[in-house]
Amino acid sequence: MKKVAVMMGSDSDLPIVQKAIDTLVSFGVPYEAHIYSAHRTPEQAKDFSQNARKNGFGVIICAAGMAAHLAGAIAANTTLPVIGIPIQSKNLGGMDALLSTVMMPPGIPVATVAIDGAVNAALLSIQVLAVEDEALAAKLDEKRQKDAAAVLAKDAALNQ
Ligand code: RP5
Repeated sequence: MKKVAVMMGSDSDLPIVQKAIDTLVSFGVPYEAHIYSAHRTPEQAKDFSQNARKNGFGVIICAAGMAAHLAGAIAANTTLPVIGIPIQSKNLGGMDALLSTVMMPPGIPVATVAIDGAVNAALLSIQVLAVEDEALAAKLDEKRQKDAAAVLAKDAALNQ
């Protein structure tokens, strides 16, 4: 199976990013996590991105806050699918990172999830890998069924 790269701009993003890592682990999907910044370590970010496909990655998740250019900078140097997680910041509540991540120019797409949407970023990366992996697709179906059953149980409890 291809690996998922989980990149974050700073270790201060880790409490949110950990939810993506936990989700990947729960599906048995191999991953590598790195702290690379579009602004503070641009060369390392570029090098990782340029070599990601030949290093066995299938999808790249990028989490960053504030002027969040990591996902876009990574996407500029690979044609692997890139998923951006805008991280909530103190001053602008994550709108800064959301707009910086989602408003990509035509030609360089970044699939942007919600502010702090780490679980969905991981699930989307798994869905990408599951296009060519029946066993992984079955695990995704199983999770959807489990999630639906949990909601239905709450509905039943509400009316008792
Ligand atoms: C971004 O700046 C990081 O992704 C982080 O969300 C934010 C603040 O970084 P630190 O000052 O906490 O390292 O590049």
